[in-house]
Amino acid sequence: MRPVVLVAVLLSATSLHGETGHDTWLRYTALDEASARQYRAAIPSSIAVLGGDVVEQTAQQELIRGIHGMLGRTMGAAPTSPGLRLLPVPAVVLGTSDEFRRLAPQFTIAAGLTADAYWLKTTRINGTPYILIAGGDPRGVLYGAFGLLRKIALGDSVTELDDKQTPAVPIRWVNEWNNLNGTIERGYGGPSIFWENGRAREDMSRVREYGRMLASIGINGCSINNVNADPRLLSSDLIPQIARIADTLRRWGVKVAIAVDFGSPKTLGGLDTFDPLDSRVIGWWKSIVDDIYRAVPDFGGFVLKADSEGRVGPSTYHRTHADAANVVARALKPHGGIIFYRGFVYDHNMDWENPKNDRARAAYDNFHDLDGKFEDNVIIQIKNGPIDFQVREPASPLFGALDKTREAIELQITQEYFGQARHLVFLVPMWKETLDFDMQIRDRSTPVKKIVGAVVGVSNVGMDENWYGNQMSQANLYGFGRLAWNGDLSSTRIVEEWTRLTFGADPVVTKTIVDMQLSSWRTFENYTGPLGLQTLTDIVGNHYGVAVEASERNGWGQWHKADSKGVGFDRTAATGTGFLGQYSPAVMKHYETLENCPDDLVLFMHHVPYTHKLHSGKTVIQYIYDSHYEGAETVARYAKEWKGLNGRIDERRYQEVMAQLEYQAGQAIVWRDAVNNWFFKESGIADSTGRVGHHPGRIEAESMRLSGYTPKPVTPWEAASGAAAVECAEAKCTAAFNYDGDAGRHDLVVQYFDQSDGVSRFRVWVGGQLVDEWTAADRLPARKVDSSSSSRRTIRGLALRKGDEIRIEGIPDGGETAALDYIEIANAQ
Ligand code: GCV
Repeated sequence: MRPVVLVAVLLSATSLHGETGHDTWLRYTALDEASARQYRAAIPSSIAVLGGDVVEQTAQQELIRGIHGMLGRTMGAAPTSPGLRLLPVPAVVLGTSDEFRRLAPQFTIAAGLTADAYWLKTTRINGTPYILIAGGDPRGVLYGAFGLLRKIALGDSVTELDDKQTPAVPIRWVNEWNNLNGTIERGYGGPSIFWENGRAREDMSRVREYGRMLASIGINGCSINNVNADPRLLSSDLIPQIARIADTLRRWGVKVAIAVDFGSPKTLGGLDTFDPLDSRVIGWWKSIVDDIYRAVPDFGGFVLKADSEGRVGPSTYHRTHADAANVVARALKPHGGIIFYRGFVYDHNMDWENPKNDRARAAYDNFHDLDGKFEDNVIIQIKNGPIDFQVREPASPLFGALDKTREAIELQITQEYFGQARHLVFLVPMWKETLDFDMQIRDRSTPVKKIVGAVVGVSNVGMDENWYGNQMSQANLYGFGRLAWNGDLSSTRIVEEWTRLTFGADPVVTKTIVDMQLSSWRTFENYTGPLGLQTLTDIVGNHYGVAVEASERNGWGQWHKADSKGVGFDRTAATGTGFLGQYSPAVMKHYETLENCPDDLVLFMHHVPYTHKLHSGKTVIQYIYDSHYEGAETVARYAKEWKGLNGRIDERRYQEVMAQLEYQAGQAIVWRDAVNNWFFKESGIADSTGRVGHHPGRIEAESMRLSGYTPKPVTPWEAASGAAAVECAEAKCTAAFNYDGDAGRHDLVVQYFDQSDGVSRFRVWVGGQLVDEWTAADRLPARKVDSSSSSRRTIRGLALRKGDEIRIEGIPDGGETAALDYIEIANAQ
């Protein structure tokens, strides 16, 4: 019989980081004394762990840390008899169900705890109270420890525990699109926590902390490099580096995986081929996989992006995706490894003039005939929608097309098409729509969440103290983990948990943040791409700012097909691309006719005239105008509501979110005006309420008295008000005008451009008096003067008199031209 393992009581150093967002939802801040007293009465002060597994030891240490932080109590090791058997004193006892049966049979443990599942149970033996944390395996024990700590942090009762939790799917992974040089593809929270200058970072502390975050939400695997994979990952030099990362994450129950390049047998292995059916290639994969497992015995497996967006794949040798997946899968199988083969395969050089071409069809067309041809350790990793993480898409039809093949859903936590962590967008409600999307296979209810056996999230955290570059974006990682564990949790429950864990129990704070987060997806959709138009962003560039036509007339296939007569993509089976025929008949029927098709996706599925009436009774064009105004107004309201939290939230996080929301409010106006002006010009149909194209109080920079500044057209034209900006090519330039409105207090908005290749300075004078100055030093994804660099500065409560001269001075720097778009003057708020 194995003895109870006694572990020194280790108290983690209290966080040195304060309230920077670094501690995420794992702050363990002290509860108020009354609550702490109640929990101290309910939770024994001794702790014992039955097993010696490193993950169980982590669970014990985490409990000690959390209890100390929240209750101010230092837990001690439970006393044992000379045979190291537990003595009858109150204790929290941790172990796997198997260890409980063997080492502490006095406790009856619920049967049927599967891998990663846990059971929290209060019990008494001869009057002695215990809290049991039993796991189906060591990871389950760790998840149970986090589960108990979450309950305490949320104020839930722990006096009568009988809580058995089993994850919905066994595989819950994150992918990190990190490059070896430390950059991250579509990462917005700073450089990689894993890689630097071609090697794993010397300092693994952020990796360790990330492992803790992942474990706390039940994530059990992490692929640590970009799916646009660098073949060097498999080199003998890099394998020990991967092992270092795996060693760091192991204690958190997180398996390491890597993305591989399918051409590696040739580019790295020196073969003259990477044909998956060539025996030398088969041998190469086997030998490289054996090498990896020698260094990392619990290695998780591979992610493979092939034949997509310029990556090589089996098509080079006229082989199938099954051939490609299987050659790698067979090498992994003896070690228990898996391969995620990405369903994101499409041709980005499609002929846009062929009305039958449709990128949305690609995943299904590439994979459904291969159903049943994959090894059983191959999982097809399918993006939630058929295009690419757009603001709204239907669920990919491929989910319903693979009866005999394992499937994973891929969700994107990093906000590539969702404002890149500069905009507040809580993605859980959108993910839930896909997970609940009923594929109605053979006329039976078949929600996507019942089809997939794995959930994968593209996370892309970075070295920024708050991990994502935006405090509020952390809610997406938290929500991803909670949803991967249990797809039935409501968005409200998830975001309430996150808010209270992250910002504390103040009900005003909780309500404000929860309301904001829950409405944020719809809000973002309203001012970017409503009705299934998709995110109307710069598809061929940074995927950030607005550029309505960037998606058209190129091979990438993110087309919305707007012209002077109508808008939307006919994907019907009857007259369109046939995409809808890829769904079951019941789903197809739901979208195939305009009568049935829900407004939210009407332009994804149909091409209609602008005057087409939606189910809401509005015309399409009026809906586009209205939703953009509504979206921009809602963000302005968020900023106001956040102001109401001043003093209720620690200063730094309050200020950071305030600045972010004010920026977002400005950007929402840039989007609103660009999209509305574009559709107005294209359709020639006026806004029935007269807002579009009319901006009372707006003075274009190009119409001011310019000294040094030169008017320049902006591309695309809708990215700037009046299609133009003024740019400064001298050491210093000014733009001035005389105010001719009513006297009184006013807010003055300066819309300027903050490019990424310089730090310009601006000063504003009113009647010869300097009223504001700032530098344009934000980290925006644009070197150009366009919608991505468009920024706003609001000077509040200025006393203005008729005739006052308002003068802006711009001092350019580097490639940045201190460009100005307009000034807007409104009554003070
Ligand atoms: C890693 C989109 C992104 C790419 C990404 C790709 C993918 O196209 O813009 O950056 O590449 O998806 O998921 O493979």
